[in-house]
Amino acid sequence: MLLRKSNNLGPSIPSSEITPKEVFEQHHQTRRRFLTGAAALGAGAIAAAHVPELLHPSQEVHAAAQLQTVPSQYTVPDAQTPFNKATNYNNFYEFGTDKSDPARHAHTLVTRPWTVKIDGLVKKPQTLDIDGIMKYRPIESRVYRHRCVEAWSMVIPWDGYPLSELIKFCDPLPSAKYVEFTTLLDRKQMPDLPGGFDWPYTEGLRMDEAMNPLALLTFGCYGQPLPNQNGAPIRVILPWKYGFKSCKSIVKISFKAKQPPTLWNEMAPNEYGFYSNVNPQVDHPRWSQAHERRIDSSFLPHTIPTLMFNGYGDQVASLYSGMDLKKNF
Ligand SMILES: Nc1nc2c(c(=O)[nH]1)N[C@H]1C(S)=C(S)[C@@H](COP(=O)(O)O)O[C@H]1N2
Ligand SMILES: [Mo]
Repeated sequence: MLLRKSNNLGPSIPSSEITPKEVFEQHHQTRRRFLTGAAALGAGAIAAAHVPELLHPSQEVHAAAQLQTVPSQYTVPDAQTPFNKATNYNNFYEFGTDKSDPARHAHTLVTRPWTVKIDGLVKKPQTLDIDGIMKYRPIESRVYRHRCVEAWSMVIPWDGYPLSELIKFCDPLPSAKYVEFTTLLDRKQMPDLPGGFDWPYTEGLRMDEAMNPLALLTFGCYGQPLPNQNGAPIRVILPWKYGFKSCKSIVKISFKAKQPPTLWNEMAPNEYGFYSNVNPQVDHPRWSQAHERRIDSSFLPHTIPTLMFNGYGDQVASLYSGMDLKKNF
């Protein structure tokens, strides 16, 4: 068991104050070198192909807010989705149901101060501060496939550490068999909150799924803190499951004995199963799941076959051995 004294989960300095100075300076030196070089060559010599890469708005605007990350063995050979697409085509219904709504509206979300309540079947229920949680373990940069139940997909570098690390810290009781996640619900911060949903957004996992090394407690993407529309300041990413299982902007993690009700499963149990593992052989009642539209840098539609468990079968198939995946979809 962890000694509370020896870890970093207490109150802490805001992460904005610990952004390493070198990272900020290095970026600006690189940019200065480019600009000096470009001036020396003359405007006509600036290769158009280099300009968008070096002066990409996402890199410029967020230069002062880099996350410190360590490399990871988790990656895929697929081409990454550009930052601008991953942050402008979102599902975060609390901020509106159109794909472009979250990017336009989620600026009203206040991500500091932020706490996560740990309750249910744990030795010591408590409330943790986001900056303490973030500093608890090194943040890895992992490139994962991200497959929405709506049959589109992306490839995103997420920044986080295994969810299992936080669960071990929480010290669940042996009777805890499931984990439930709850998103913030605040009508002042979410003025576009649509009616007809049983808010707050909730999701759940079986304990062994939550402990799987692929399950990522996520604080950033593309090397920077999560944009609000992607679920700032803390979410989960479960790359072998449909995207809706990956609860955004988490304020509570509860440990339960029984399978918890979840928003989508309660709303339409015949469409959104509790497991919702990516499975090309089990179609959604209203569309096929055999293929997906990969959102990448291409201008043309890019349709590819969907892989069982989103291509992560080696790591997760054993969690479901003996289960009928057509029934337990
Ligand atoms: N709180 C909350 N979490 C959510 C959603 C949501 O509407 N609200 N949408 C889910 C769905 S359907 C998907 S596909 C992913 C999208 O994550 P992204 O916008 O970062 O790609 O978030 C999931 N988590
Ligand atoms: Mo989704």
